This record gives sequence, C-alpha cells and structure tokens, in this order.
Amino acid sequence: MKRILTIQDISCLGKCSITIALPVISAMGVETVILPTAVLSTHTMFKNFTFKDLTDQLEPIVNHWKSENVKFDAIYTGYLGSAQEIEIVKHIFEEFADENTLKFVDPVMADNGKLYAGFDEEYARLNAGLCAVSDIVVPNITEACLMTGTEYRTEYDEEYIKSLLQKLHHLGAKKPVITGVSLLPNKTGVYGYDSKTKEYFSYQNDKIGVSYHGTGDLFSSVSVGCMVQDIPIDVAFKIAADYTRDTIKATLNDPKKPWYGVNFEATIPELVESLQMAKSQVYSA
Ligand code: PXL
Repeated sequence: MKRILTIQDISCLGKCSITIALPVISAMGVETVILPTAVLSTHTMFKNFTFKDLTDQLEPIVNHWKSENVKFDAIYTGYLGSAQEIEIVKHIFEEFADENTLKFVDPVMADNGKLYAGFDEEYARLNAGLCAVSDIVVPNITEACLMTGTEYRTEYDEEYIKSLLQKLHHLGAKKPVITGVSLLPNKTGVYGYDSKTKEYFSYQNDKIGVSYHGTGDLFSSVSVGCMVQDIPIDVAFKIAADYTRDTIKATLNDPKKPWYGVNFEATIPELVESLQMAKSQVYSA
C-alpha cells in the first residue's frame, strides 16, 4: 500500500485541510499519515476562530518517525500556520524525500486577489521558496501572482497564464499547475507546464459559478492520491477536477447544505469508481 504524508492544519469544523485529506486519500486506498501544523476551531472564514500553533511539535514528531525509518511515497503540503513552518517543511523534504518521493505543494494562502487572515507578503515570499523545491505545485491565480510578484487580474488570457507558469518554473517548480483558470465564459480548470517535456497542458470543465471553501483541498487530495498510484498526471487532474465539480453540484442539490464546505462524503463512492476505472486502464495498458 502506498503511503502519503500530508502536512496541513486541523480545522476541527469546516471541511477543509486534514478533515478532507485524511478521509479522501484513505478512501482511495492509500495510507495517510498526518502532520498537523495548527489546530483551529474552524477554518478562517468563520469569525472568532481559535488557533493553536503547532510549530514546536513538527520537529519532535518527524524525528521520531526518522528513528522508526518511516518512508513516504509522497509528501503533500497544504495550509501551513506560520512562516517558520515553511522552513521546517523544506527540511522535512530534505530528510524524507528521495528521487521516488513526490513532493506536492499546495501553497494555500490566498484567493480572489486577497491573502487569507493571518498571512502577509513575507509569508508569500517564503512559500515561493517551498514551491521552488517541489515536484508539483498547484497555486490558484492569486497565489501564483503573490509568489511571482505579478499583478493579479480577474480578466486574463492564455498568455498571462503561460507567463505565470514560466515565472513559477523560474522559481524552481518542476511542474507548476495553476488552478481555477477560466479561459472560456462557462469553463474552469487547470493549466500546467511540464518543464521536462517543455509542454503546456490544460483541462477545462464546466464552471458552476459558486465557490466553496475546501474545494482546493479536495482537488489536491484527489490529485496526489491518484498520482501516487501511478495514474498519469493528466488523468489524475481530470479525475480530481471532475470529482470536485460533481461534489459542488451534489452540494448545491442538498437543501440542508452547510455554508462552510462541500458534501464530499456523499460523492466518495463515485471517486472510488473513477479511480478503479483509471487503474484498470493503466494496468491493462
Ligand atoms: O481550504 C483552505 C484552508 C485550509 N485551512 C484553513 C483555512 C483555509 C481556507 O480558508 O482557513 C485554516
């Protein structure tokens, strides 16, 4: 069985970060080891959330794992609570990742042109340093702009996205992939660059026109859960994008939906089915 280490916060209520990564990646048949960066009562879109920083716990925890000789097939990072944690995560990459370990970085810090509560420009600069040592980095447009010092635009064309990807690549990212890219009025998806083949790739599907917290975490969890099982990157992103879209649709159909997250629990069977289908195609190819 493959094993992923995910490093992000526990938002006790809110359906994001570890409360998405753990159930989703486990349901995909992959062991999920967690390293919590902070414990919050809720995610930061609620008012009056509590925040317990766990920076001082990270090193003792990973040192214990080191003494147990634990290895990971992938390390997936999401919301990190402090600037210092970014530096510790870089050190964890050095200690635990070899050429077979996928380093998947989701530089969660901003959306819609704005940083999330608690983050500043310096944090964005340090996150750029983490992306530099990643294999795959999946910022949204806001995060890509912040890390590359580019002006954020709501109206853009393909050239703008390509130049963001090139800037991310120049930072050091091997495969930068920008999420939430909408090049046609009713479409949204991912646009990436593979520095090995020097090729761009994109996958667009229907735009639903509502945004929910946690959908980025859902997308990243599914993508890394597929990739670690040797599903080709383009298929992995398609499965993740389709699953995220279908989950938003299912949530919209629920009259009792919570405002703070999506009903991913209801669509896990569909995810497992598309994963099985992709695996049978990979293995029979
Ligand atoms: O879904 C990203 C995320 C993760 N963790 C915390 C957040 C957010 C987004 O708002 O607040 C604590």
